[in-house]
Amino acid sequence: MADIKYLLEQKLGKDIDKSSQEEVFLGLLKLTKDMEKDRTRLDGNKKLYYISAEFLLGKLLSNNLINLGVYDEVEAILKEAGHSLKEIEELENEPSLGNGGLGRLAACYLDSIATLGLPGDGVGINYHFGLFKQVFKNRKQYEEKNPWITSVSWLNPTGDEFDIEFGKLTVKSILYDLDVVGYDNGVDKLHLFDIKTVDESIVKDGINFDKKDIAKNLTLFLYPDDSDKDGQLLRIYQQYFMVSSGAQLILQEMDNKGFDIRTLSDHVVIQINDTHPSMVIPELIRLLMKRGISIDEAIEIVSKTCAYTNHTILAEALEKWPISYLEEVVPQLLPIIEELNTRVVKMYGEKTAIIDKDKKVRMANMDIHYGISVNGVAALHTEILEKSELKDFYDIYPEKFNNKTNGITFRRWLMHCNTPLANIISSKIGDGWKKDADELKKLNNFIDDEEFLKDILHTKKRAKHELVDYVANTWNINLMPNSIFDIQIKRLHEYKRQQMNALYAIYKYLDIKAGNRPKTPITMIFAAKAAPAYVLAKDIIHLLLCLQELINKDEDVNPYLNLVILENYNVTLASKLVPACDVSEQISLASKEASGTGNMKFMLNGAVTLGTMDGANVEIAGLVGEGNIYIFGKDSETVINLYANNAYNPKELYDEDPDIRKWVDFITGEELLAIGDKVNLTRLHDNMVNNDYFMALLDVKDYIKVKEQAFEDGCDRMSWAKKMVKNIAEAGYFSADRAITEYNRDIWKL
Ligand code: 26V
Repeated sequence: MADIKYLLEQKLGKDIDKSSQEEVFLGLLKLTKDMEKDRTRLDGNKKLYYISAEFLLGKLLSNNLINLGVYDEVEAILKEAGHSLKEIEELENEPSLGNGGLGRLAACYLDSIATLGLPGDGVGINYHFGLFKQVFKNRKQYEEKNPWITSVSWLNPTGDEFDIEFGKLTVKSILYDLDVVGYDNGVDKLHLFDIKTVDESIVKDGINFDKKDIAKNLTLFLYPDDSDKDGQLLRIYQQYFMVSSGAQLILQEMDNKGFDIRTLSDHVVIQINDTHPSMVIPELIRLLMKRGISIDEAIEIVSKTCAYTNHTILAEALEKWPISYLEEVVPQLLPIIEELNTRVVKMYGEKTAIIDKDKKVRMANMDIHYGISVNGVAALHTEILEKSELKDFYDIYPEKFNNKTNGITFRRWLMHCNTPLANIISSKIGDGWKKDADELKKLNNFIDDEEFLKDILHTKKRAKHELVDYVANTWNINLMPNSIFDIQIKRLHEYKRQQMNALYAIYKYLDIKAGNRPKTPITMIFAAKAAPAYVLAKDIIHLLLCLQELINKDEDVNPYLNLVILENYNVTLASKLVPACDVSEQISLASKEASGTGNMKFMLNGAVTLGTMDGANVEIAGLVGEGNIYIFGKDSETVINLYANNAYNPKELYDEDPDIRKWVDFITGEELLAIGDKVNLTRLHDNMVNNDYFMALLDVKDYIKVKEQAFEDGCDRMSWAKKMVKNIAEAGYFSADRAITEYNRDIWKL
């Protein structure tokens, strides 16, 4: 203890109690980095490179202190000096290097890879502004840049530089490393590549910039708007920049260790996280050929080195790039991609071709043919890949397909975000669960322990109060701490069906207006960013903001129902919301949510899931059993058949069901039109009636029925507490440590 205090004061150049919060933060950051240097660099004969366009890290100070095992000590030292570590943590900027589940998964996985002592580094891009920052003005979303890099930060310049050649220009890529500290273990690295010539000043208003000025814009934003050709080209520039930098680093490390590059697959495994890094395959082949290896051998080597994770079956997210675009950006890859395609077509015909009839390159197809493994991210998702989406590939390569149900790190998503809950869990079953999450099952012995149930409820209440205070201080919105907290937080997308949840709010508003008051008041909480060019998603945000105003201002209703959509959803906000949740909304259209990981975070924190049989919800249901989860809606088979037969007609449901018509028409009724924008609300209304591609009207009645049941059950706190404990007890399966153990056992073999 004296040690850390002494070292911190050395960094500060003065006593802790004489230092400002900002000074203490910087001192801690530097001290933490020093402590990380003392940890063993994880290494071995074979090493994993996890390449991903997104790493949604969240703030790192607390995470790193926990994993170094000094969090409590630091907290105590600061407290003695009159500082609060929690307050100091808030000063850190959150790097927004991710969009949603895929990026957060990558961050959780790095944590587990290091925790399990595996040699495995992340490879990605050092976006200066990350994903945009969301602000609400006039009940609409606006986008602003989201800077996070400060002069002293977690980034360590390495001095490594690589030339990246594009058709029209060559740029210098420079490498920064972040330490990834394992929980009570060594460190791996996250390698983030930046461009030497990047120029933040080209961003003018909002997030607008010259998309053609590649030498200046390449590493400014994650997912720049790709609704036009220049945007799509920029995405390709970014992807190639990432994989060429990564591939050169990998070969450099092979050389430094004295390994013959012909033995690449003995020493390296590359996990391709969705298709954004797929060009690593032709790029590695190209680099091996440059070193004198024949194309046959280069293809063979690379095909033994790469593995692909699929994170979605949504058609619009399965990347296909026009050949002409690749020709423009990376002409050197084209002959290789064409050769890869020729070989595939010769062996298996056109069905699984890499280059399709429209002259587009199907990135996933390349990954599957030229990799060792294809995995889905939840049991149902993998089954759908095998049986329908990727059936033609499964028929060829059944042995390549495998499931790896997603997981989350319990260090961040329980120990840190909900320390009081972690403590009462440990008080019953000891600390073993922190390293072996299966031990949470021991909580099953306490499901009838009244004292424990009361403690659990007390912790939930405390978390709600903390959230209520935070929301009041940040947005000046007053929530009811004694209400049931019903929470849906995730990217805004039609398939996730925030619009169906909005229909519930309308139903409930009207019901309360009609005099039916719920026994316990309800607080509906949303948080979500909509992609800047996704018109309908933005309309849904507008609807929610209008409903927020209508409901919260209506004095007949607001004692019983509140609704808020909180601004700028990110990891930091999630970690404040998750502990406070009673009902976890996981209501995607069955078959569309590959896994979900928010569902796991909520479950681990004692929320009960209200969901469809989709993604990992299916596995949650299997683990907690009926009575401890609320399932509604059509199953994936039914939904897949509806699509196959073109048999879904929302207009019919709207015409024939007066309830549905009443709720949907409320969107363009006088109450909401008095608040909101007619263009947005009408577009949303018309889409729901005439298109409703993700079938909100199909499930809305069952949804409302089951949700009402959940809220009624939530009023009996003791029986609800048993459901909470059951959910926590069964959450161990969703530890990222389990998932990574499986990746290593089946794919990486480190
Ligand atoms: C989405 C977007 C939206 C913004 C524009 C660019 C872009 C590119 C790709 C995608 C799809 C990414 C796929 C994805 O995020 N999948 C999610 O992966 C999670 C981790 O496996 C999983 O839990 C979620 O169910 C799945 O949606």
